[in-house]
Parts: sequence; structure tokens; C-alpha cells
Amino acid sequence: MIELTIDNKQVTVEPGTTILEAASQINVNIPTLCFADDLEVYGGCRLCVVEVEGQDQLRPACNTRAREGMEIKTHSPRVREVRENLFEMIIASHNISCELNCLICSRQSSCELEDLAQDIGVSRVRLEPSGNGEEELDRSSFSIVREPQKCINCTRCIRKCEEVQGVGVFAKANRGPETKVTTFRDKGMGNVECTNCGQCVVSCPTGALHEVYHQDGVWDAIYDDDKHVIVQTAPSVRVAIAEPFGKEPGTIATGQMVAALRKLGFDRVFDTNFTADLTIMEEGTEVVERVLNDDHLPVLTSCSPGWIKFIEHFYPEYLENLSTAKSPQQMFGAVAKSYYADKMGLAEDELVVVSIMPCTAKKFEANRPEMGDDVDYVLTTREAARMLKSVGIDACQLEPEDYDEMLGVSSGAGDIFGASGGVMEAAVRTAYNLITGEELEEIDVTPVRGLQGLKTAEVPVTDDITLKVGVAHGLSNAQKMMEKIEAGEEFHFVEMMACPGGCISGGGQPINTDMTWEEVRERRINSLYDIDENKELRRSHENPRIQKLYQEFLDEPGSSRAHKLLHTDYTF
Ligand code: HC1
Repeated sequence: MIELTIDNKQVTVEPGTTILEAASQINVNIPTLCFADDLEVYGGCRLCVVEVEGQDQLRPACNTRAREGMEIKTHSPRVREVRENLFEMIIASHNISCELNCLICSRQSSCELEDLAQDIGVSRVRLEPSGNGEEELDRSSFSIVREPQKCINCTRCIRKCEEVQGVGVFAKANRGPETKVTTFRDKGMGNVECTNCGQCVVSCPTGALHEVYHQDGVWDAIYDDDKHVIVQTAPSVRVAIAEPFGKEPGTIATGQMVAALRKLGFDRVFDTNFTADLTIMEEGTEVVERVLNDDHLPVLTSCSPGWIKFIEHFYPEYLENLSTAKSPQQMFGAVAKSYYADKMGLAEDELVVVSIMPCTAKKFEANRPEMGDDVDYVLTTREAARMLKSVGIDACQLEPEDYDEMLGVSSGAGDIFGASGGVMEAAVRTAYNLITGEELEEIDVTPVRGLQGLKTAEVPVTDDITLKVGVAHGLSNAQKMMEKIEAGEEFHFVEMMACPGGCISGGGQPINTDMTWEEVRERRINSLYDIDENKELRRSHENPRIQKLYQEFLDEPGSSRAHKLLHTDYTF
């Protein structure tokens, strides 16, 4: 072990610990900007510099290892002066020339620059704005807007896309003051291999990356008396929507959120979990058929649109392995615009379907030509919270209300879709029943739970059939899983989710700057499993509203009507 002192406090750490990590063990806060707890250390911004007794040069705390006997000052006059000068230079490359920019910025209440200005105690900015000030907004993507003027070249987006997602959409271009972050040949995010996952958005400290806003379209629909506007909420939204209202990550706010959305003006509030159950019926039936006929195995899940885009770009030869089942978001739109519209006597142009999703790629998915016009607008969790706030509705203060029933009843299997491994667990619960006619005794399929990057499990079903399943989350893990499959490892069914941890940490979720990503993910995931455990209904095939939908409209899973409405092919 190593002993050192930081700001006159003694601390004992393992060899290899950085000064930044040692300081955090004794609650000494050192400002950081390019550092992120889920990325490799970069050491570019230098805001974390500290003074080491006996050394002339200040040292960056993020990439300097603690040594025996070190005496460190984190806020000496020299450190503070250098930090302030560095911060002024960073600020000059961020467009703050117009104060309005800050007022309307996507990060107005979670801006890391603003927090840093306070932490560092900056009282003036003496430099003229420079850097990327003239660059135009990149609006080429269906999901994400890039505002180069706000970019401070911290490279967190570059590293997140490369290290965590294995894609590499961004790179640094030019040198010196001309340095900028851009896409390949400045083509724009919509014209490169971007999967729309939005992990760059949640990594960006400044709002230089944000979702394409759909709020105005939703407001127009709500205010239009000739429109009947319904909303669906994804599994992961209920355990995150409370965060912008000051609650801890993982706070369960299902009933309050339903009440808030009703108050906002939606004519009906429905649950994507209902069609998550429907997805399991369709996908489960498909998996069973394909396993029994040894047809294009393994079946790969198709509900994560970032993953779909990834396979289209990098493994197109496996497109036929994708399940043909549409995602729950799209199934919801398809059922709403046929079954629900019929039941309600609504004309085709009367019904507007809005989704609230934890995901930026869902905006892209809704715009895919394969999906027709199932879904009209997709709001991220952040956008939904902003809309509620703008009319003074607190998503945590209202009396809880239930979803509207027709498309709003779901099993716990639908809830866990939002956690990595959840789709697989839900599918296994139902596939077992489809094959044996009996219920799986151990309903919790624990080997596929948790934040381990790759998970596998074997589920004995009959004397002849043992289902071999795999789970990967985060696209670099999806790539590793594809490498296993290419190397001949045998799976029947594999769940792939684009975002680390699954949808609970999608690119459209609230951005928490107080906790590590891992902690945030764990809290949200645990809450989804709590919801599941406390539900009476925990298997998709037991959902009475799903059974009714088949009786009244779809006939049976895999029927020709079900195929027409609920399945698709991806032809990139
Ligand atoms: Fe997801 Fe899904 S789980 S993809 O992560 O299959 O976004 O939450 O809505 O469609 O149900 C996202 C979440 C979500 C779909 C479902």
C-alpha cells in the first residue's frame, strides 16, 4: 500500500491508484472536464492539475499515479491561477457570446461547464470567443443534432463512440487553435456509420450534442382539437423521469408519470410494456419455430434500433438472423393505428401516436421506411420532462394514476425489457410455455441479469431441447458476441442492446453528473426488477389484454395479420 497526503489529509491507497482516485477516497473534489468514469483517461484538458511538493511542474491528477510520501495541494494559489486561465481558454472555444444560448441550451440545468465555473471560482472571461464559432449545426441525422459552436474538444464523444460502442463516428481534425471534433470528411452524423444510440450525447459535458427535438410537433398535436393524441411510455422511462425533478436515479414514478402526461393533455396514456408483451408472443413463437427447424440460428433480437443499424453497417451477412418481430415501440404504433383506431372509430388522419423513449435511436427507427407511419413523434425522457416543466407539472407530485386499459396492461416481463438481459428473460419465460405447455418453475433467469458485458445461459426445456442463450449490451460487447458467433460458438437466441446496461442508460435518459454511470445504471435496473417482482402478472402470455387482442383481432401469434402488422425485414 502507498501512503500520501492530499490537502494535509492522509490517505492510503493501492499501488497504481491515480491522484484523482486517491482524492475521491477522502472526498477531496478536484475539478475535471475531459475525465469520465466510464472512459479511458485522456489527460487533455488539464483542469485537474495539482501541485506536488518538491516538483516544479503541476501534474494532472487524472493520469498521475500516487507515490509513497507525496504531499499534494489541490487548491494552492498557483493551481488556482493555472486552472482559471485554462478554463478561460476552454470557455473561449465554447460559444457563450450570446447569453440566450445558455438559457435555451439542452443542458441548461446540467451543464458541466457551469458547474466547473463555480468549482473553479471563475469570475471573468477575458478572451474573445474563438475556435468552432463559425461552424454550422449538423442536422443531417434523424436522431442527433451537433452544435460545433458549443464543442470544447474534450473528446468524450470520440472516446465513448470508440471505446464503449466500438463504432468511431467522430475524430479530431486540424491542429492548434483550428482543432475540432468532426465526422469523417465532415459528412455529418446522418451520412456516416452512426447508430443513433446517443451515447455521445450523454457523454458530452456541454450540449454540443443533443437529440432532434420533437416537442413542437407534439405540442401542435395536443393543441389541435381535431386530433386524438395518445402516448406510450417505454419500460425505462418510469425509473428515470423523476430525476429531472430532483429525485434519485431509479426512483419509480410510474403512476405519477401517467397522471402528469394526462394533465399535459394526452387523450390516452398507454404503456410500451403492453407491446413488449406482444413482442414476446411474436418473437417467442418465431424463436421456437426457428429452433425446431434449425432456421438461421442464432435468432438475434431486433428491438434495439441502434443495434439494428450496427449490424446493417458491420455484419450485413447476418441480417437474416434478426428476428422479424418489430420493436415494442413500432408494434404499439401498428396496433394503435389499426385495432385501437377501429375500436375508437377514429379516421386515419385523426390519430397521433407519440412515444416517450429512453433512446435517441427510436427517432430514427420511427422514420425508417420499413416502419410506415406507425409512430408520429418520439420524445426522449429528457424532452418529456422539459415539456412537463414548461407547464409547471411536477412528474413526482401528483396522485398516481393507472394507464388506460386497452393498450396499457402489462406483465413484469414487459418491465424488465429495459435492463440488459430482460428481453431474453421475458422470452425464456414464454418460450418455455410455448414448447412445453407448462410454466418455467424458476421464473427469475438470473444468469442473464447484471452488468457483465457478455452473459450466457443454458435453459433445459425438454429432454431434447436445451436453449443456449446469449446477451450483450453496449455495441463493443455486441461486436465481441458476433465474433463468438462467427467463430462457431452455438447459440439459439441472442439479445443485443446498443446501450451499456440496456435501455435504462439510453442516449435519451436524464444526465446525472453526481454519480458514476455504473451506479446510475444499477439503480435504474434494480428498480425495474423490483417492479417485476411485485407484479402479479410476470409472464407475457398471461397478459389478459394480449390474449384479448389475439381473440378479437390478431387470431394467433405468427398469424398472417400479425405478420403484416407486426413483422418486418431489414434490407439495408
Ligand atoms: Fe427499450 Fe424496447 S426495451 S428498445 O430498450 O424493446 O428505447 O426502455 O422501449 O421498443 O419495450 C428503448 C426501453 C423500449 C422498444 C421496449
